Amino acid sequence: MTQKLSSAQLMEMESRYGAHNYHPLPVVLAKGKGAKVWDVEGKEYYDFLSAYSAVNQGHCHPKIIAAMNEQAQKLTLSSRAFYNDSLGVYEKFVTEYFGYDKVCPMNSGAEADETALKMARRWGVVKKGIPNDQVKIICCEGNFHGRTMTIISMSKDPDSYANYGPLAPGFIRIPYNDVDALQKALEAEGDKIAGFLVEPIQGEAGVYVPDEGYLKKCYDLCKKHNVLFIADEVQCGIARTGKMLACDHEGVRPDILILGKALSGGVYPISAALADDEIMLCIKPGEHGSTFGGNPIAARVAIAALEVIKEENLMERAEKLGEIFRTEIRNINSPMIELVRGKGLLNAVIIRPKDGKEAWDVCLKMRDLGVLAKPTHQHIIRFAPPLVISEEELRDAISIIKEAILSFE
Ligand code: IF1
Repeated sequence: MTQKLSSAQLMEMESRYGAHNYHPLPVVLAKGKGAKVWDVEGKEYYDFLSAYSAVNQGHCHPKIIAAMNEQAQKLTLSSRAFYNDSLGVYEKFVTEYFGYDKVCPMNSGAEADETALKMARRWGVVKKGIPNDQVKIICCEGNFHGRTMTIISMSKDPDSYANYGPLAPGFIRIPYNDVDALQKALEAEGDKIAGFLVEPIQGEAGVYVPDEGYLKKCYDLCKKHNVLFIADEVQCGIARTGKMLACDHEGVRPDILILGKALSGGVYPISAALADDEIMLCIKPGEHGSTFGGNPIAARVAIAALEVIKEENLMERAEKLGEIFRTEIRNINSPMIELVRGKGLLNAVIIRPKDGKEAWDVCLKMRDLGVLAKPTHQHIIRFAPPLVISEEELRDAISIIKEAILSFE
């Protein structure tokens, strides 16, 4: 029998044979179920990252796994060169679920964002009449929409865009949570602008929740200037913030809706861009696509993953448990806790360094005590457990977080 490899051996293997494009917390996971994960040595943890909000339905949700296993025995991939017996069923389900005419099925979040950008530019040129070489998209400082060359061209974070050569043109970047900045940009160049791409809550920026009314005011400005409102709900969507979509908190219906991550419950790479016919049908056959986009396994997995959200009332859970989390963490009496912010079960704690100890050290201590989370930036820890976490588990995890923070007193 092959010898069981230790965490240390497995970390060494990744270092030796894998790209060094991440700096993971030193823990090696081997199993996940619900809100918990276990490392190679069998130590149990509460997962407070959920793979960046992909595992909203909990690790290895039985219904989603069953859907994948069943389809995997029949037909895994037809490509879009042919029809298959799952894609249309999924397309009907997901467009009715979110209330759009059509869906463009992709795989990663970045691909769905790229699809939305292409869709918006194409609509701008063929429907709004913007000259092809002048069409622009407005994006926000602090954005994170993925890692492709076009997407990093929108970024202001050198870690994302520096030294990758020439970046894509056609983007106007404005401050996030600043309606006046959007208004000025639209008044200055609105006739050349096809869309405004925004995260309803900026995840990577550190769970930056905009002021109440920000999204609605931006939406109204976009309508006034015939500009598409494009919401990237890859991280904050699908029940994470206590509503199905983060835009739902303000009653805003994006012209293009971008989904990923929890669209599969973390079981399979599935993403999507949804829009109505006037926008979606600007892209004709042969003008966009993906080998795996909308494959039969993805189709069946996404249906199951979305059914679980409603069957298990995960929106309501996120709302209720999120309030408990923010209240209890705010009650921790420690100078290291500078600020707690978030919506539903997408939260972040800003850590005030103490005696040279900072967010990373808190995460290492939490790991030792049984909670896994990771800083998004030097001083911000994101806390986003699977939405299936029970109140008892949440309170147990909060007590661990408290113990970890107070251990630096
Ligand atoms: C990494 C960040 C989070 C996203 C939003 C699109 C995508 C993401 C709002 C692209 C992806 C992931 C990517 C992962 C870490 C994680 C992340 F830190 F990078 F920014 F969550 F905040 N829109 N976010 O959050 O989706 O192509 O990855 O499927 O790249 O390190 P993807």
